Amino acid sequence: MITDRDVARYHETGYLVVPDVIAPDMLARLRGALDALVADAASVTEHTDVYDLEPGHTPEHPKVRRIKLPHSHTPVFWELAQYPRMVAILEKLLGPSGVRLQSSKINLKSPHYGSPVEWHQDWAFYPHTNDDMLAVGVMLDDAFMENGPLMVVPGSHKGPTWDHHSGGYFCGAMDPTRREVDFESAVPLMGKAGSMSFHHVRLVHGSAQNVSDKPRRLLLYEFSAGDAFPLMGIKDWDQYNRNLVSGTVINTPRIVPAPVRMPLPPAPFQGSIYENQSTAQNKYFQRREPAKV
Ligand SMILES: O=C(O)CCC(=O)C(=O)O
Repeated sequence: MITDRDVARYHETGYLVVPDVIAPDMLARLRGALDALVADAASVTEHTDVYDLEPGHTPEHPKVRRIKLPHSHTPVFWELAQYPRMVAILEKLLGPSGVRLQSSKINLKSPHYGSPVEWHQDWAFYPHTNDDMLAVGVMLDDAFMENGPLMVVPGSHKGPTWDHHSGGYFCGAMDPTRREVDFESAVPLMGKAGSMSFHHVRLVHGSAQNVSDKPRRLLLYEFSAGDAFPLMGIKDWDQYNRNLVSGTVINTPRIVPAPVRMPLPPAPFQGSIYENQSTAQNKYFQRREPAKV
């Protein structure tokens, strides 16, 4: 689905958007599974291993901000992680050593409300022995300017790894008052539902609040080259290898110099990027209360 020019452009800019990767029947199944998960959130009152809740969530009016690790508890999201059209693209972007799923999440931005995500580099959360890693954004809804699409700063994956600490602890967000990157040069990754974006693990990105009357639901998968091993260690070797969606098991990491800052000491609030970033002292994106209706 992608050409050698697309691959070159990805390496140059740090991102790529590919339209129409997902067939309509698969998109319908993904949305159905997500709707069922959100409906089940009526049974919870605080963050769990599956749900990160929006402020203002109540069992009567469930407001979910994130579904954690959907591939690990809902089969269709694991099926999509192995989707041949996507894996073929990943093989081209990540190189010949295989493709490993590292993690997944669904970030939901409700109409008029969905939370922003502050500028950050994914690499600051999980440095590896080499940086052939990326995140796939699966657009479950059309992504357009007003519903808070992912925004990326082109070329920033070739720069430093910026400090993501606040008050001495990891907070998963850059301090926008330092103006280390030209955030105004960021571009939105937009497309029709069923499209996918691919962004490099060191690319600076974030997203604004959803100010439209449409939802923005984005399924994110993080993938690494088969020979990129996590510097924070591997908890379960068998599970690590079951997450290979292409290639074979190896124990010979490729080590390539790349600027690294460890995400330590850990964020006071773990669980999701929203909780991590709640301790960031300075914020870039505006947060507006929705109009009362
Ligand atoms: O949902 C978004 O717009 C951004 C998400 C993101 O960058 C993340 O969760 O790491």
